[in-house]
Amino acid sequence: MNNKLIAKAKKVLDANFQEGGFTIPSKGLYPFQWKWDSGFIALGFAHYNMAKAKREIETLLDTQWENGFIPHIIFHTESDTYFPGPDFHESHLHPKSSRKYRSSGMTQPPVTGFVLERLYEIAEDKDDLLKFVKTQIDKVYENHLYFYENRDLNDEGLVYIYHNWESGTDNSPIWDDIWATMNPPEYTFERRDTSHVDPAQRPSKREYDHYLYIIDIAKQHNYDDGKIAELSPFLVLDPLFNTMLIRSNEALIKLYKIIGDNQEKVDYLQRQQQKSIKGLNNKLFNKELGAYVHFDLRGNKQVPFLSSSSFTPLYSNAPSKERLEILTETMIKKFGDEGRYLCASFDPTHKRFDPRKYWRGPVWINMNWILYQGLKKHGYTELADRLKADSIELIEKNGFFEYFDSRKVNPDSVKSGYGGDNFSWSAALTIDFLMDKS
Ligand code: 2M8
Repeated sequence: MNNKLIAKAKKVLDANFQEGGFTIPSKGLYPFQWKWDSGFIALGFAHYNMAKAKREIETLLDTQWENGFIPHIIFHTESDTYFPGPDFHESHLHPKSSRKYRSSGMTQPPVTGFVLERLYEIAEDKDDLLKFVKTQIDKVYENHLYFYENRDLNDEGLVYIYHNWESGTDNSPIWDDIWATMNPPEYTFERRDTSHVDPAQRPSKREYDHYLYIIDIAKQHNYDDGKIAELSPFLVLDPLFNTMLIRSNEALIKLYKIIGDNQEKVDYLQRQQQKSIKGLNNKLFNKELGAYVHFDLRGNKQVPFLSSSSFTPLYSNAPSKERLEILTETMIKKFGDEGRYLCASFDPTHKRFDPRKYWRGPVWINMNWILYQGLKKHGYTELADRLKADSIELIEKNGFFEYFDSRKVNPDSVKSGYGGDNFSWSAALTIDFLMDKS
């Protein structure tokens, strides 16, 4: 164990923990609570301060809307260091939105189910943790119900995202062809991200116009799911998002069985799970590329590009043995060149790849953590160890950055850590990587 690195990581997390019982991803750049960040953050706290881990999840789930929806950003406090803030998002427009919290009107990958399971695995006092799970698990279940009832347009077990910010992989080249179908107005606004981080590493102004325009359309219809499905120019089935749902279903089923007395919910989840796994395998697998890809519901076609999201189904029970083999072969062949850290966020052999720019190529620690867990789950120990070693090396060499250059030798700069510094999930998942006893 690397005690020095663990101590540093704890310091980062503790400094980002806020009085309101939640943790910001990074000072200045991201000054609020983010949905999937909170899940990963809780996993870091769980190893040394379970009370904080619980609080993080409790605070997040308290923001749930009456219809089961959980927003992607919760604006607990005022801050003028981030755009777009609560006045742009206007979540209150939705009749069932939280009256207690201001938030966005979009969501993020549903990680909370498997986070609860992992907290239970990490906890030394299992009875106490199970008590906590009992107070929270129905909220996660309601969230899954929300997805299946409102976002599974073709009744195929796959739920859509209506905004690139819902994917978590904000400016991935996957979206470029969707942007090409749109012509949003030129918005006048003051970016805040580019005053914290080198603008060359962030999305462009024109990309932001697209992001804001989709929100505007949703707002014109008070964030009504039906209207969004009908009108949003961005409507995508994302392999990462759907895998997180499937993996979290798996976790909820397991936890409900431990708790007992919840047969109806278990039955419902099992039915949905079967459908989702079938949907993922039938609709999102691309044989030529040898991995899972996104599906554009507007264009009614697959988006045939490889990204780190393409391999995330490894973390679930969805891929067959044969598919597991194909997935790992593709990962090694396309992303595993010796001169590169695993795992670049976009296909390094593709012309749209950029090793420095946000979600267009750099390595992200949360994606590495998901892939590591998946590889380990299915017995690909060597590849799993390589992912873990690469993650730790990047952090040790550069610090707890938001993302990292995927090239081992970086001809552009001596510095290969980009975006926000002292970034919470990079710290939290370093702790989980290094303190994992399983
Ligand atoms: C990034 O996204 C936000 C919008 O949600 C942004 O760029 O302003 C993404 O990396 C996302 O996955 C992450 O949750 C968020 C906070 O870390 O930052």
